Amino acid sequence: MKGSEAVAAVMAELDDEPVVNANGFIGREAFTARDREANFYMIGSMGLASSMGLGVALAQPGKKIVVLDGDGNVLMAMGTLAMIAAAAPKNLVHVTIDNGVYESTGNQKTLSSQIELEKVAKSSGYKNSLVVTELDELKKAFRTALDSDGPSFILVKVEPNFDHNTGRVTHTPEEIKRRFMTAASR
Ligand SMILES: Cc1ncc(C[n+]2csc(CCOP(=O)(O)OP(=O)(O)O)c2C)c(N)n1
Ligand SMILES: [Mg+2]
Repeated sequence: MKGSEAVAAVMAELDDEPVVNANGFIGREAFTARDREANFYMIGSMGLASSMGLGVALAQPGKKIVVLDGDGNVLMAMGTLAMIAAAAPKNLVHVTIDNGVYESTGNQKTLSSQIELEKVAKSSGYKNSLVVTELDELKKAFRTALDSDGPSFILVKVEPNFDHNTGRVTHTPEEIKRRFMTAASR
């Protein structure tokens, strides 16, 4: 499966759930697939989508919150997996697009082929954690996670192929924040 297909499949499955997108291509792909007020696009702050998603999940226990993360982002902030597991928000779904590289900055290899991130999440204490490699499996796993208690971690193994012509997020950081706060507190 391609990274862009994985992002589009996750975005297509959503109703009004707030999504915190990791920085770089992931947010750009989510923006291109389905821009919505309930999308937060992290700009620059690598590794921090999961921290922010945790905060939103704790503040809005009645809503399912989705973090759309990248392998490089997760590896940079691996301690956040422990923080999420310890806080144990039932309403958090943490999807990680694992292309094995820092694609946004030129495909430098990450450590994701050596570190089994789904096992790190599970042994930290996430309620559910699994790896998917096929698009149909991803759709099913994501649907199940949205309908179940979490925290849930889904590691999505993809080919690095984000389209470098994918548009950048056109909203200003202030607009992203305002839109997201309104949508997430509705
Ligand atoms: C602290 C910090 N270091 C480096 C960067 C530059 N940077 C932006 S996105 C990115 C790669 C993120 O990797 P990953 O989460 O695997 O997403 P991918 O690019 O593969 O979609 C990097 C290195 C940054 N924004 N912040
Ligand atoms: Mg990556």
